[in-house]
Order: sequence, then structure tokens, then C-alpha cells
Amino acid sequence: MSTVNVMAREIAAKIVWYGPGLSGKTTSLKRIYESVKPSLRGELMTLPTEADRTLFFDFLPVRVEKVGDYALRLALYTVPGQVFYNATRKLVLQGADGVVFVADSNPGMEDANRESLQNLEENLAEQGISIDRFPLVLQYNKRDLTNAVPLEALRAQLNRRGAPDFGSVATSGEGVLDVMKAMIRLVIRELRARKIVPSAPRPRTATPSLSGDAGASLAAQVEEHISTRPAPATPPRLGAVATLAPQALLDSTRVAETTFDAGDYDGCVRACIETVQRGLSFAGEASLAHQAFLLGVNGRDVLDLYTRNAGGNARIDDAAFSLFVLAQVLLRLSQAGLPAPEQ
Ligand SMILES: Nc1nc2c(ncn2[C@@H]2O[C@H](COP(=O)(O)OP(=O)(O)O)[C@@H](O)[C@H]2O)c(=O)[nH]1
Ligand SMILES: [Mg+2]
Repeated sequence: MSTVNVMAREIAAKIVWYGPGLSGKTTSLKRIYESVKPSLRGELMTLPTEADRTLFFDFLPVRVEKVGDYALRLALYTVPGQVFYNATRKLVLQGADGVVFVADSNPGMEDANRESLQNLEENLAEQGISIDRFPLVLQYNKRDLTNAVPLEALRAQLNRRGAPDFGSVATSGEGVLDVMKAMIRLVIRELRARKIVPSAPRPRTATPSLSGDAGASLAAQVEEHISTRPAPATPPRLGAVATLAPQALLDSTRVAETTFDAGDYDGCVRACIETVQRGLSFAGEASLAHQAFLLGVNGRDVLDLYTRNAGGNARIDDAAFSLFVLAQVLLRLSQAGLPAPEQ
């Protein structure tokens, strides 16, 4: 869901690392994090479950080179690969501008690779996007395994379309940046092809493109930003974060998720702050920092959440961060058995 901030001359694009569980998505994002200059990157946020499998998503904001006059900000995400997390995958995939598909070269994973690619295709199709016309890069990971499936076989199974593809060893970092660079090139090509970087603001009467393909979300976002920003109607549904919410926080958690889906990032940040505040209060009468400490929630994240509210100009990464903090709080509350049933 690229957003263009004409005033700040900034474009934000969303890239998602997709693939079966344990194929190396989180490891890849960690390597990218390490190789981006600290001044250009935000914090890598991951929310692991106890078994160290990513429950929601990893999230890494990165600022890239200029595209024309515009700075490009990337929000990099991974999805949980396990079959039963499809609701989360759909949420993370929403509005993506590009996908890196991380396949596992382990011979036992051939079916899982194919199923995950199929799942990607279906989830994109639900958004009206054809995978054949979507910015896609394939990353055949774990090339270091002695019994790795030959590259040509993986290519034949997963890349009939001939998208850019690379072998990689995420644990050592080999190939990971090639994947990242190829993805950025695709995103920039898309921006240029669709004249997303406008030379001058367009008239307010411009109508969004409805072609439903890869660039539509980019184009629509630009139009939306330049025109009067109508709030798209989104049917209420239970998203990934809301599944964690206790009854007392369910409504405001839903608000946080639906505003995110609708692109109302300010609304999302506000709803997250309100819900986090109420959630933390279940830890007893204490300062915010003390409540966070008692629950085992990262206090710095909570404080950082409050800064995202300033200026009323929240971006997608602010909103994603806010949902991330909210998910942390809800997870800790449920682990602590709070709020107690009589509350
Ligand atoms: N041998 C090998 N192991 C890898 C490679 N990349 C990731 N792993 C291991 O595979 C496991 C799952 O990686 P992770 O990044 O958490 O997978 P995710 O579920 O896709 O996020 C971890 O134990 C990693 O150390 C690789 O290129 N080669
Ligand atoms: Mg992971």
C-alpha cells in the first residue's frame, strides 16, 4: 500500500517476504537489517512465540535512495508460514507492493513450497491481483544444504513465469541482498511505469485507477493522498490481533485493525494507544512504565508508541508499529490471565 507524501516528498512501499514456515524469512530480514546503514533503518521488530516461531510478523522500516525527487521508504514484513496463520498472512499481504517468495531447498519441503506459493496466489487473487503481473522475486534459500534440490528443479516447480530469482544462504547472508536489490528495482520500475512520482500535484478531481493489478494500490494511494482521502468502507471482521483480545478490549482492537485496513493510520495509532493504555491498566494502579514492566512488555516500545501520535500525520509504519505494540500487550495479558474473569 504505497503512500505518497507530496509535502515531504516521500513514497512508502510495502514488501512482504512470503513462504513456508522455517524457510528462512526472518533470517533474511535480519541479514538485511544488519547490512542497512543504522541511520537509514528503523528497528527490526519481531514478535516470536515461545517456540521461536514468528506469530504475527517481523517488521523493518528502511529508507532507500531517492527516486527522482522522492525518498523511498520501505516497510519490510515477513508472514508466519504455518498453514493455520492464513488470516495473519492475508492481513500482512494487504496492499503489498511486492513479494519475495522464500522457498526452502530442503528436499522434504517441495510440497510445502508449492502449497505456500499456491496460497500466495489465492490470497493475492482475493485482492484482485494476478500473481503473474505482480512484482515478485524468488529466493531459493538454504543452498548450503548438501542435499539441496537443484536450482533448475526449484525453478521449474516455482518460477514458470520467469520472475527474477536467486539462490541464497540466509544464515550467512549470501544472496540475500541480491534479492533485496532486485525487489527494489521492480518497485521503482513500477513507480516509474505508472508515473507514481508526479511532477506536479494532480487535479483534485482525478479518479483512481481500477485496473486491479500490481500498480493499482500504488496509484490509488497517490490519488487518495492528493485528492480528498475518502475512507474506503471495510466490512468488520476479526483480524489477527483481535483474536488475542479479551472481551473488554475487543471493540477497540477491532477499530485499530479496521482503521489500518482502511488506510486511516492516524485512527489506527489512536485506537492502539487507547487500547494499550486500557490493557496495561489491568496490571494494576501504577505508572505506565511500571505496568509495562509488570506485564513483561517492552517499555521502550510503549513509550515509542506514544510518540507516533504526534503531528496527526501517521504513516503505514507508524500504524504497523502501533499494532505490533498492541499485539505484545494483548499477548502478555493473555499469558498473565488478565483481566481476571470478574473484571
Ligand atoms: N542451513 C540453513 N539454515 C537456514 C538458512 N536460513 C535459515 N535457516 C535456518 O532455518 C530455521 C528457520 O529460519 P527462519 O528465518 O526463522 O524461518 P521463517 O519461519 O521462514 O522465518 C532457523 O533455524 C534458521 O537458522 C539457510 O540458508 N541455510
Ligand atoms: Mg519467521
